[in-house]
Amino acid sequence: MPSSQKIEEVLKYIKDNSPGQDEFYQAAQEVLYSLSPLLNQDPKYLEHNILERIVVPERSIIFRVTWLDDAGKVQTNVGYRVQFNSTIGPYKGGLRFHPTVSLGTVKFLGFEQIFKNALTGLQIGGAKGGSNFNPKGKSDNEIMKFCQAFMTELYNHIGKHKDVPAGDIGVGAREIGYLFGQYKRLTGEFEGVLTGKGLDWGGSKARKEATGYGSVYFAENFLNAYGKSLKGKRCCVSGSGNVAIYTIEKLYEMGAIPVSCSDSKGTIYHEDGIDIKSLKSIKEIHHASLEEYAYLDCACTYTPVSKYPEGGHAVWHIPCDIAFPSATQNELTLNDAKALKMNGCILVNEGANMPTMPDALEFIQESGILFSPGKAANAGGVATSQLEMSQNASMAQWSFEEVDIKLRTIMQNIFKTAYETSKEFDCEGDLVTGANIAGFRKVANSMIEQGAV
Ligand code: NDP
Ligand code: 2IT
Repeated sequence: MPSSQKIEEVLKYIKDNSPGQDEFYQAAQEVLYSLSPLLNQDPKYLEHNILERIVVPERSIIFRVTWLDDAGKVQTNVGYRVQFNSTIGPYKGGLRFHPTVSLGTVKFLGFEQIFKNALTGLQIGGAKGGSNFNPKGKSDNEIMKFCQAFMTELYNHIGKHKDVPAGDIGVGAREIGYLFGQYKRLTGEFEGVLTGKGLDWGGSKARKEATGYGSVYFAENFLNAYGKSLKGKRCCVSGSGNVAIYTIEKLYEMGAIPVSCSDSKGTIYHEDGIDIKSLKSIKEIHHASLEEYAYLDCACTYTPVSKYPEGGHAVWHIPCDIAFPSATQNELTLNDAKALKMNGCILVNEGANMPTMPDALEFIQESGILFSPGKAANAGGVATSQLEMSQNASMAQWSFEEVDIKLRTIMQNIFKTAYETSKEFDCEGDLVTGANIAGFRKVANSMIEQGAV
């Protein structure tokens, strides 16, 4: 059977069997279509029915999470852990707490994670989890209660050699602490079952910074391959969470000028460059809205989401050389991509998972803007999580510089792998194809070697 027919068959299977999981379908469509050149070249993947196997999670765990709020009322949420693929290592991937989380969200993220983790060159399988719990407006006590209830259901399914969750949207150091404390209480084991831990109890230095720093290292590698660099470039960053903050910090270190950030309520444009100290204070310490930034004594503008016309986001309409979408999925529309092109943007570097909509991605690729797919550009976070697992296994703690040097090397290797693979398949610089084929090939070959399991 021709590979194009098999791809359509598998996509139809997903559509028929995963109704309403649009984000998962979108992620699968992007990956499967880009595999065509590999599938045409080597028939073994179709002979071993790899496509049919790889789009079905090995295990999906769905559970009720009930917890007591501050008023003494029982609240109910849904928890998920999708253990997608353990061929090349224990399941690894973050937990997301956000009201929009559904099984489809967790499946899209878990599917992407398989190939991302393979690209790091490390032994980690793909998984993702989370809940439709909304941390906003909750007291510290409520966050703790929720995390404890969530872990009470999850702990039986995870372990240092089995499945090692970490943070994602809405899950940072505080939540990892509460989750870890409850795991220890339930099992009596102090083990590296989560990453992103506190530095005094098994966390790795530079894990907090890793996704943002890694994203910037990736962009620099990509630009260097075309005789360019970040130095002096004006950069638009979206989001103002973990990934966005450390992207902005590293951009300054590389001599670039990050001029924007955003949250779910609005966008800040600061022409002279975002004040990183104030941003950290507003977001990491006070957990406040970015509107606070607009009250600082500086020449910046704040555009509330409600003031922005349909079909686009203010942040992508600010003139820039490079765009770093670092908030959430499908945040960059076709309208936004056109504005980026018109303003002379030369690279879109995905810090978030799947932030670019399919039609926007098509436009970007056709218009000659360089494009770094998230599964390559944001892999520094999970790679450093694996470094945390290594340190836990040997009871060691490496210095910040040691971890940062390893992170730089890993990002350079991910870039090289994706770039060389794009050349191998006659589409030099198309890192969507390069990253998808390189990640898939490693996992698929291992699946074949491990037989019908
Ligand atoms: P955070 O929770 O720290 O920050 C998320 C940011 O994105 C916030 O500014 C938030 O605004 C904004 N945001 C989230 N959801 C929405 C939405 N639906 N609409 C508009 N804005 C939104 O998360 P991270 O920085 O950790 O994650 C950002 C992205 O990076 C995600 O796609 C995540 O999957 C990806 N990623 C994260 C890694 C990590 O190590 N943390 C690793 C690799 C990828 P507000 O606060 O107003 O909600
Ligand atoms: O999307 C991701 O790669 C993450 N949220 C980090 C996962 C991890 O295990 O560190």
